[in-house]
Amino acid sequence: MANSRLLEAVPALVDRALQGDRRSIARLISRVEDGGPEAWSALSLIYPRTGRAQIIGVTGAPGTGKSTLVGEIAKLYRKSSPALTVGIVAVDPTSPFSGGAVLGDRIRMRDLSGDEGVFIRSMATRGSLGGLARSTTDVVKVLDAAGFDVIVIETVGAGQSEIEVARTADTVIVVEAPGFGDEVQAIKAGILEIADILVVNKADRDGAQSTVNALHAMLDLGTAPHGLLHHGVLMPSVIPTPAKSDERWQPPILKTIASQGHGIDEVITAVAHHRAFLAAQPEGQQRARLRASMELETILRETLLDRLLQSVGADRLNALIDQVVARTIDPYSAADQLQRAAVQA
Ligand SMILES: Nc1nc2c(ncn2[C@@H]2O[C@H](COP(=O)(O)OP(=O)(O)O)[C@@H](O)[C@H]2O)c(=O)[nH]1
Ligand SMILES: [Mg+2]
Repeated sequence: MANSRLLEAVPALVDRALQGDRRSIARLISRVEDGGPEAWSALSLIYPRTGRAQIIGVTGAPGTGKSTLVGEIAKLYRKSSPALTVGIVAVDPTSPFSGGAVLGDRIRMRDLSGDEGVFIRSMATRGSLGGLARSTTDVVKVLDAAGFDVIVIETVGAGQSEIEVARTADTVIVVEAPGFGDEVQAIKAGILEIADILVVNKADRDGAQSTVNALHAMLDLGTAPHGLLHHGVLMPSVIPTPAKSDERWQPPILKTIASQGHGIDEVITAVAHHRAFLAAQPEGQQRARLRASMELETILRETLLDRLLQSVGADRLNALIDQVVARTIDPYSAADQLQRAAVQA
C-alpha cells in the first residue's frame, strides 16, 4: 500500500526534476540511489531524455588534486557560457564535495555551490562497490535528463570498480602529481590504460617535468609528431584533427596548477578535441555499445540473482553454503542445484 503510493509519486517527481527543479533532482537522485522498483520506473521514464550530456571522468590517486581540478573545470565551463550547466558527481569519499576536506578546500568550493548552473552530488559510499558503479551511472542519467550539459564524475583511481566508474565517461582524465617519488601512481593503480587525457597537476612543484617525461615514455609517444609538446603542455592549436577513421587517439599530457587555475583551458580544449575525435570515429560508436552492454549485463546479473535467491529462499541457500564449507558439495554443483530449484519454483 505504502509502496504503491510511493510508486505513484515517481512520475510527478520525474516531471519536476526534468523541469530543472533542484530539490526534485536531489530527491530523484536519492530514490535512484536506493534502487529497487521505484528506481527502475524512474529510470525508464527518464531514459529517453538521456544521452545529451558530455560525461567526463576524472580519476587518479588521492591527493593529486582531482577535486580542485574538477572545481576549476566547472568554473571555466560556466565562464565560457552562462547557458552551459555542469553537474558534478563525486565518488571520492575524501572529496571536498563530499565534505571530507580540510576547511580551506570547502571554502574554495563555495563559489561553485552558490552557482545555480552547477549541481554537486556526492555518492553515498554504502553498499557494494559494484553497486556503486551502477548507481553512479544512474545518478549521471538523472543529471543528464535534467539537462546538465557537462557532467564530471570524480573517482579515486584505486581498484577495479573505480575504474569501471571512470570508464562510463566519454572522456577519462587521469590526474597525476609530482612528489610521490619516481613512481607514476596511475601505473601502480592500473588506470593509465583508460586515460584519454593525462594531467600532471601541481606543476608548481618540483618534479612535475620528470612526471611528464615518465608518462611520455610510458605512453610511448615516440611516434607522435614532434612539436606537439610545448613545455610539456599540449598546445591546443596544434592538436591534430584526425582525418583518417583508423587513426588512434594519442592521450595528450597536460600540466596544470589547479589550485591557481592554471592550465585548465588546455584541459577543456583537449576534452573538446577528444569529443570531436570520438564523434568522427567508429570507436565512439563502439564505446556507446560497450557501455550499453556492460550496463545491461550488470543489471541482468543483479536482477537474476535477486530473483533466484527470492525463489529458492534463504534457508535453502544457507544449507547449501554449509555443505560447500563442509566440502560435501562443490560450489558449481551447489549453483546448479539452486538454478534448477529456481526454475522449478
Ligand atoms: N601545490 C599545489 N597544490 C594543489 C594543487 N591542486 C590541488 N592542490 C592541493 O592538494 C590537496 C589535495 O587536493 P584535492 O583536490 O582534494 O585532491 P584529490 O584528493 O585528488 O581530490 C589540497 O590541499 C589542494 O589544495 C596544485 O596545483 N598545486
Ligand atoms: Mg577529491
